[in-house]
Amino acid sequence: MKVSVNVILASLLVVAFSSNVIADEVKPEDAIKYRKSVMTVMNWQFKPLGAMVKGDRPFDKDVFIKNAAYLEVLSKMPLEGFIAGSDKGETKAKPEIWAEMEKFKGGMEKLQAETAKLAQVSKTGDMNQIKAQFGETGKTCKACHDNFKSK
Ligand code: ASC
Repeated sequence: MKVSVNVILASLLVVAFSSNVIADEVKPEDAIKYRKSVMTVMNWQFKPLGAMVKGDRPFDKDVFIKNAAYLEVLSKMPLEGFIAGSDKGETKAKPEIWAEMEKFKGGMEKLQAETAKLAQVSKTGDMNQIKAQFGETGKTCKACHDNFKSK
């Protein structure tokens, strides 16, 4: 009897130790740095498109297509950076992200879908369609920032 209790305790220790190792694999501060970096890159790619849509910069179809294609891939990247425990630190991410994770994921999926559409539409070179889809994509950025990012 005593032996099996010891065996159970030892097994629990092993389990506790290994789950700690797993939890420690990604540090919250690294996850925060990761998602901020992705969004910095997204902003870099998105900004010139906004300038073209507004007419502040001449429309360059090749640049538009390239940036929109990058953004389609980039839009899939931030979500995995919102790991448990990364609500604290150098971040403006609101606790609502973790409290309403399904809603947050839904917002991210909307961003991904609208960005994929932007990449498609950019290939037409038709500014009317591009403008409309750029607006729809920007709305998905703003929706999550309004709901889930502190000022
Ligand atoms: C960006 C950026 C945002 C969004 C938003 C879109 O490049 O930094 O917060 O786009 O302006 O409406």
